Amino acid sequence: KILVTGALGQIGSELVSKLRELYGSSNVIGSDIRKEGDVVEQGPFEIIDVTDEKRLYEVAKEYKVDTVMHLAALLSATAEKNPKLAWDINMGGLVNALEVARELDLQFFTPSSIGAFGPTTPKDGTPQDTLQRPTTMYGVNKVSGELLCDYYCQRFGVDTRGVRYPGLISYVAPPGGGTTDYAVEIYYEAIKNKAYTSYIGEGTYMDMMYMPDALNAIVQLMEADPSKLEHRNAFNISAISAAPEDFAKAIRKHIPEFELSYDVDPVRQKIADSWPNSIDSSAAAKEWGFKAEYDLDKMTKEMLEKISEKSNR
Ligand code: VAH
Repeated sequence: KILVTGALGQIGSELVSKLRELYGSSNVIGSDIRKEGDVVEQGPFEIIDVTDEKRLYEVAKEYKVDTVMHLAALLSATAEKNPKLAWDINMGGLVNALEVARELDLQFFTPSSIGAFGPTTPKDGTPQDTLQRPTTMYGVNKVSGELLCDYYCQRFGVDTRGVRYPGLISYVAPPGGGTTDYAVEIYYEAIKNKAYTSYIGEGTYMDMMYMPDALNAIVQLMEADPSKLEHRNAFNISAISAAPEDFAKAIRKHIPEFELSYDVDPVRQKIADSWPNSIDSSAAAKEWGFKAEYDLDKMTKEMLEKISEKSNR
């Protein structure tokens, strides 16, 4: 049985549905700070504020879960606006979830991010093991989180595993407060207005991934043979390295008149500039068979189709 925190978030809302399909609805308990939406109707759901360790422990114990997938967190741009709150939620929530996993001997997943790298990290083909001096609160949270998860594995034997996610793109739940959100907004605007004004500047490369690949990665990693894992927290995984103009080019194959313009947001541009252009996923491929299925064109085709369907409903 799996407890998912942050189940109403960009990853959580789709992950809960996928896990319920794979393992049965009654075996996947969604949780978030409020109770709303389809994910609540389709299976067990509890209100959990992850800064409340006792509540986390009680729910995990009551449902006799054997796995925690901890997704509750503030993303990069929001974290820069509220750094202390981000520390309290991102680190306070994580250590609470790790403590529950230790006390109840649970398998543990939480995502890191390309945000765990900083301006002094090699930017092209960023290696699995390299310098990590992020300059954002979110990045500090992600590096600390990686070290904390490795610590709980080495010190207490908790089976912790994680991936460094690139920007995630999906048509189901929009991201909230990320730097890479432009890569989702651009598709909605392309359908609505055949135009988009990007807050990230031309030529700004970041790693991106379509949500189905992101969800498959979690299942694959969590089901991997632990004896094959040389790394744990957290594996570089990526699918697409792209800048705003690359998205526009892919969209124009379906909407030829699509127009892209720029109105750069200095805060999110500064965050984006501190991150890699592309990361190397070879450790994940070698240790647990990671392989992304969607490239930019395949993702773009599906995103435009699915968003059109949604807007015609
Ligand atoms: C963000 N979407 O923008 C998240 C993610 C790599 C980006 O961490 O903060």
